[in-house]
Amino acid sequence: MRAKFEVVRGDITRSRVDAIVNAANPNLLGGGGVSGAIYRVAGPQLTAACRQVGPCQRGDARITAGFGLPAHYVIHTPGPVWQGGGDGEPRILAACYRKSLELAAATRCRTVDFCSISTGIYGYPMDRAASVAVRTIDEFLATNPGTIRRVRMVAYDRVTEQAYEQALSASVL
Ligand code: AR6
Repeated sequence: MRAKFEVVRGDITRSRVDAIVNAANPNLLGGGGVSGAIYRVAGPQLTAACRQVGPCQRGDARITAGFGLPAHYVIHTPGPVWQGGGDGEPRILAACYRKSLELAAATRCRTVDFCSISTGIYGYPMDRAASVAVRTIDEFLATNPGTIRRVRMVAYDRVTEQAYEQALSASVL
Protein backbone atom coordinates (compact mmCIF):
# COMPACT_ATOMS: atom_id res chain seq x y z
CA MET A 1 0.00 0.00 0.00
CA ARG A 2 1.13 3.50 -0.82
CA ALA A 3 2.32 5.65 2.10
CA LYS A 4 0.44 8.77 3.17
CA PHE A 5 1.99 12.22 2.97
CA GLU A 6 0.73 14.95 5.31
CA VAL A 7 1.60 18.49 6.30
CA VAL A 8 1.28 19.22 10.01
CA ARG A 9 2.18 22.13 12.23
CA GLY A 10 4.55 21.43 15.12
CA ASP A 11 7.97 21.04 16.64
CA ILE A 12 9.93 18.14 15.15
CA THR A 13 11.88 17.57 18.38
CA ARG A 14 8.59 16.28 19.85
CA SER A 15 7.80 13.86 17.01
CA ARG A 16 7.28 10.32 18.25
CA VAL A 17 8.14 8.56 14.97
CA ASP A 18 10.70 6.09 13.66
CA ALA A 19 12.86 8.81 12.10
CA ILE A 20 13.03 12.59 12.00
CA VAL A 21 15.10 14.38 9.36
CA ASN A 22 17.49 17.09 10.51
CA ALA A 23 18.41 20.12 8.35
CA ALA A 24 22.11 19.60 9.03
CA ASN A 25 25.38 21.18 7.92
CA PRO A 26 28.11 19.13 6.17
CA ASN A 27 30.12 18.74 9.38
CA LEU A 28 27.06 17.30 11.14
CA LEU A 29 27.77 19.61 14.06
CA GLY A 30 24.70 21.20 15.53
CA GLY A 31 24.26 24.84 14.58
CA GLY A 32 21.31 27.13 15.09
CA GLY A 33 17.81 26.58 13.72
CA VAL A 34 16.18 23.21 13.88
CA SER A 35 19.47 21.30 14.22
CA GLY A 36 20.33 23.27 17.37
CA ALA A 37 16.98 22.28 18.85
CA ILE A 38 17.44 18.62 17.85
CA TYR A 39 20.92 18.46 19.40
CA ARG A 40 19.69 20.06 22.62
CA VAL A 41 16.88 17.56 23.12
CA ALA A 42 18.90 14.53 21.94
CA GLY A 43 21.82 15.34 24.29
CA PRO A 44 25.61 15.04 23.91
CA GLN A 45 25.49 11.44 22.68
CA LEU A 46 24.13 12.73 19.38
CA THR A 47 27.18 14.94 18.88
CA ALA A 48 29.44 11.94 19.47
CA ALA A 49 27.44 9.76 17.07
CA CYS A 50 27.55 12.45 14.38
CA ARG A 51 31.33 12.60 14.68
CA GLN A 52 31.40 8.90 13.80
CA VAL A 53 29.24 9.19 10.67
CA GLY A 54 30.24 12.63 9.35
CA PRO A 55 31.13 14.61 7.39
CA CYS A 56 28.36 14.45 4.79
CA GLN A 57 28.07 16.14 1.39
CA ARG A 58 25.14 18.41 0.61
CA GLY A 59 22.38 16.27 -0.90
CA ASP A 60 23.53 13.15 0.93
CA ALA A 61 22.28 11.77 4.27
CA ARG A 62 23.50 9.90 7.37
CA ILE A 63 21.60 8.17 10.14
CA THR A 64 22.13 8.01 13.89
CA ALA A 65 20.08 7.00 16.89
CA GLY A 66 17.75 9.60 18.40
CA PHE A 67 19.11 9.30 21.98
CA GLY A 68 17.06 11.69 24.18
CA LEU A 69 14.55 12.44 21.42
CA PRO A 70 11.19 10.69 21.21
CA ALA A 71 12.17 9.69 17.64
CA HIS A 72 14.06 6.43 17.29
CA TYR A 73 16.47 7.69 14.61
CA VAL A 74 17.73 11.00 13.25
CA ILE A 75 18.54 11.26 9.55
CA HIS A 76 20.94 14.15 8.95
CA THR A 77 20.92 15.83 5.54
CA PRO A 78 22.79 19.03 4.67
CA GLY A 79 20.74 21.03 2.19
CA PRO A 80 21.98 23.49 -0.42
CA VAL A 81 22.73 27.12 0.45
CA TRP A 82 20.54 29.29 -1.82
CA GLN A 83 22.76 31.14 -4.33
CA GLY A 84 20.03 32.32 -6.70
CA GLY A 85 19.01 28.95 -8.09
CA GLY A 86 21.62 28.51 -10.84
CA ASP A 87 24.06 26.49 -8.79
CA GLY A 88 22.27 23.15 -8.73
CA GLU A 89 20.18 24.01 -5.66
CA PRO A 90 16.96 22.25 -6.81
CA ARG A 91 18.87 19.08 -7.72
CA ILE A 92 20.71 19.05 -4.38
CA LEU A 93 17.52 19.72 -2.41
CA ALA A 94 15.68 16.91 -4.21
CA ALA A 95 18.61 14.59 -3.43
CA CYS A 96 18.28 15.46 0.29
CA TYR A 97 14.68 14.23 0.35
CA ARG A 98 15.37 11.17 -1.81
CA LYS A 99 18.48 10.04 0.09
CA SER A 100 16.76 10.56 3.44
CA LEU A 101 13.81 8.40 2.36
CA GLU A 102 16.16 5.74 0.94
CA LEU A 103 17.99 5.59 4.25
CA ALA A 104 14.71 5.48 6.19
CA ALA A 105 13.43 2.61 4.01
CA ALA A 106 16.73 0.72 4.29
CA THR A 107 16.49 1.06 8.10
CA ARG A 108 12.91 -0.26 8.00
CA CYS A 109 11.34 2.95 9.27
CA ARG A 110 7.56 3.10 8.96
CA THR A 111 7.02 6.73 9.97
CA VAL A 112 9.26 9.63 8.88
CA ASP A 113 8.96 13.34 9.79
CA PHE A 114 10.77 16.03 7.79
CA CYS A 115 11.40 19.65 8.64
CA SER A 116 11.66 22.13 5.80
CA ILE A 117 15.25 21.62 4.61
CA SER A 118 17.24 24.75 3.59
CA THR A 119 14.45 27.30 4.08
CA GLY A 120 15.87 28.87 7.25
CA ILE A 121 19.52 29.90 7.59
CA TYR A 122 20.32 28.51 4.10
CA GLY A 123 17.83 30.94 2.52
CA TYR A 124 16.05 28.71 -0.03
CA PRO A 125 12.80 30.46 -1.06
CA MET A 126 9.95 28.70 0.75
CA ASP A 127 7.56 28.17 -2.18
CA ARG A 128 10.24 26.77 -4.45
CA ALA A 129 11.58 24.51 -1.72
CA ALA A 130 8.08 23.24 -0.94
CA SER A 131 7.44 22.31 -4.55
CA VAL A 132 10.75 20.43 -4.86
CA ALA A 133 10.10 18.63 -1.56
CA VAL A 134 6.53 17.60 -2.35
CA ARG A 135 7.41 16.42 -5.87
CA THR A 136 10.39 14.39 -4.66
CA ILE A 137 8.56 12.77 -1.75
CA ASP A 138 5.62 11.95 -4.03
CA GLU A 139 7.89 10.39 -6.65
CA PHE A 140 9.71 8.32 -4.05
CA LEU A 141 6.52 7.01 -2.44
CA ALA A 142 4.98 6.19 -5.83
CA THR A 143 8.00 4.17 -6.94
CA ASN A 144 9.04 2.59 -3.62
CA PRO A 145 6.11 0.84 -2.01
CA GLY A 146 7.62 -0.78 1.05
CA THR A 147 8.07 -0.29 4.73
CA ILE A 148 7.36 3.45 4.91
CA ARG A 149 3.70 4.00 5.84
CA ARG A 150 3.56 7.72 6.59
CA VAL A 151 5.68 10.77 5.77
CA ARG A 152 4.93 14.16 7.31
CA MET A 153 6.26 17.65 6.77
CA VAL A 154 6.39 19.21 10.23
CA ALA A 155 6.00 22.95 9.67
CA TYR A 156 7.23 25.09 12.53
CA ASP A 157 5.23 28.18 11.59
CA ARG A 158 2.18 29.18 9.61
CA VAL A 159 4.10 30.44 6.56
CA THR A 160 5.84 27.09 6.19
CA GLU A 161 2.61 25.18 6.73
CA GLN A 162 0.79 27.21 4.05
CA ALA A 163 3.61 26.86 1.52
CA TYR A 164 3.65 23.06 1.83
CA GLU A 165 -0.13 22.79 1.82
CA GLN A 166 -0.22 24.81 -1.36
CA ALA A 167 2.51 22.69 -2.97
CA LEU A 168 0.58 19.59 -1.95
CA SER A 169 -2.70 20.77 -3.44
CA ALA A 170 -0.90 21.80 -6.65
CA SER A 171 0.68 18.35 -7.00
CA VAL A 172 -0.96 15.25 -8.44
CA LEU A 173 -1.11 13.40 -5.11
N1 AR6 B 1 10.64 21.88 14.24
C1 AR6 B 1 10.36 21.95 12.93
N2 AR6 B 1 10.91 22.89 12.12
C2 AR6 B 1 11.73 23.82 12.70
C3 AR6 B 1 12.04 23.82 14.08
C4 AR6 B 1 11.47 22.78 14.87
N3 AR6 B 1 11.74 22.67 16.17
N4 AR6 B 1 12.90 24.86 14.31
C5 AR6 B 1 13.07 25.50 13.13
N5 AR6 B 1 12.38 24.88 12.16
P1 AR6 B 1 17.17 25.87 9.50
P2 AR6 B 1 18.57 25.26 6.97
C6 AR6 B 1 12.28 25.19 10.72
O1 AR6 B 1 17.73 27.24 9.51
O2 AR6 B 1 17.99 26.46 6.29
C7 AR6 B 1 21.81 25.10 11.06
O3 AR6 B 1 22.68 25.90 11.80
C8 AR6 B 1 12.57 26.62 10.32
O4 AR6 B 1 11.42 27.42 10.50
O5 AR6 B 1 17.19 25.11 10.78
O6 AR6 B 1 18.60 23.96 6.23
C9 AR6 B 1 22.46 23.86 10.48
O7 AR6 B 1 23.47 23.34 11.33
C10 AR6 B 1 12.96 26.46 8.84
O8 AR6 B 1 11.80 26.55 8.02
O9 AR6 B 1 17.88 24.92 8.38
C11 AR6 B 1 23.02 24.41 9.19
O10 AR6 B 1 24.24 25.07 9.35
C12 AR6 B 1 13.48 25.03 8.75
O11 AR6 B 1 13.27 24.45 10.05
C13 AR6 B 1 21.97 25.37 8.75
O12 AR6 B 1 21.35 25.84 9.94
C14 AR6 B 1 14.96 24.94 8.41
O13 AR6 B 1 15.66 25.99 8.98
C15 AR6 B 1 20.91 24.70 7.91
O14 AR6 B 1 20.04 25.68 7.40
